[in-house]
Amino acid sequence: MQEKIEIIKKEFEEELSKSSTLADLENLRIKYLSKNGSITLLFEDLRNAGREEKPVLGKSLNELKNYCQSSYQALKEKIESSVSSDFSSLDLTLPGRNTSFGRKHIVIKTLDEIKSIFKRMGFSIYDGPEVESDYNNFEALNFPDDHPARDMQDTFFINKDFLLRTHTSPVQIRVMKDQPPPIRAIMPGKVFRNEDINARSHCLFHQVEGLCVDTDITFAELKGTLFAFAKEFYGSDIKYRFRSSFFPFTEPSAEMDITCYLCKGAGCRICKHTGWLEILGCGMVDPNVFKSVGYDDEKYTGYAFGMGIERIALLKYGIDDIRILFENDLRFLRQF
Ligand code: 2U9
Repeated sequence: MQEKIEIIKKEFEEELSKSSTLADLENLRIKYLSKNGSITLLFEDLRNAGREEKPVLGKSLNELKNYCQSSYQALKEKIESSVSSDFSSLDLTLPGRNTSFGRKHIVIKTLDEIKSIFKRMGFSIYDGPEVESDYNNFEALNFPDDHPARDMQDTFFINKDFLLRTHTSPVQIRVMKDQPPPIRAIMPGKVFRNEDINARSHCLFHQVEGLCVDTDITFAELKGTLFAFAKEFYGSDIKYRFRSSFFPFTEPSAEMDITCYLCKGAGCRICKHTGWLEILGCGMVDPNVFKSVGYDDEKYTGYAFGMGIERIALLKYGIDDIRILFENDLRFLRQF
C-alpha cells in the first residue's frame, strides 16, 4: 500500500504540472480527491491493513491527501487570479454588443395616450379590483335581474356573489360611494367576458371609462368633452356623430362615431366602406345609479362613457385580428 501511495503521489504531481486551466484542475480534483477519487478509495483499502501497519499507512495517506489538496488549491488560486487580471486576450477596440430594449405593447401605448389626454382635461385616474361583487358590477348599475350579462354564459362568476368584473364601471361605484360630487375621473383597466375567442372578441380586454358628476352637468358637456378628446386623439380634422343607443346605467345613451381617419369619410377597408368608425359608448348617468350610491338624484346629474382599448388600437394600427394582441409574438410586437 505504501507503494500505491508513492505511485499516486507521482501521478498526481505529473498531472498537476500539466494543468493550466480551471477545467484541467477540476478533472484532477474529481480523479484524486472526490468521493470516488483514487485517494479517497485508498482510505477504504486502509481498513484491510494489518493492525501494526495501519497507523503508519494512515499517517502517510493523510499526508498524501493534505499535500494533494493544498497543491490543488494553490494552483487553483493562481489560475483564478491570472484569469481575472489577464486582459491581453481582450480586444478593447471591438464594437460593443447591441442591447435589445423592450418596448411598450400597443395596447398599453394606446391606454397611456388616452389617459394623458383626459388628465390634461382635468380628469383624475382611479383603479379598482378585478374581482368584484355582483352588487358593484351589476346591481348598483341598474342591471335588471334577468339581464343576459348576469348569465354564467356571459360572465366569469367566482361564486354567487363575486365575479371577474365585466367592465370598469364598478370602480365608478366605489369612487361615488367613497366621496361626494363633484367627480371628474377616468377608470382604465382589464375586464373579463365569458366569450369565445375569435378575430373580433376576446375573453379579456381593456377599457377606459369616464364619469363626470356635478350639479347641472348636461349632454352638451358630454359632447364637448368627447369631441375634444377625439380631436386630440384622432386628429383635429375629424367630424363626429352620435347615434342613440341603450345601456342599463345611462339614460339617454348614445354611441359616438367619428369620420374614418384613414379615408376621411370616403370609405375604406378599416371603416368597412361606411366612412364612419364607432369609437365609444356614452350617456347621462341613470338616476337609479345615483340612488344606489346614496347621491341625491334630484340635485346631481352626470355623464359617463366607455371605450374598448383593443378595438381602438386595432383600428389605429390597421390590424384585423384581436388575438394577435395577446400572443406575445415578438415578430409582431417589434413592429411598433
Ligand atoms: C357608472 C355610470 C355609467 C359607462 C359607459 C359605455 C357607455 C359603453 C362600452 C364601450 C365598448 C363597453 O368596452 S366596451 O365594450 N361602454 O358603451 N360605458 S356609458 O357608464 C357608466 C359607468 C359607471 C356609475
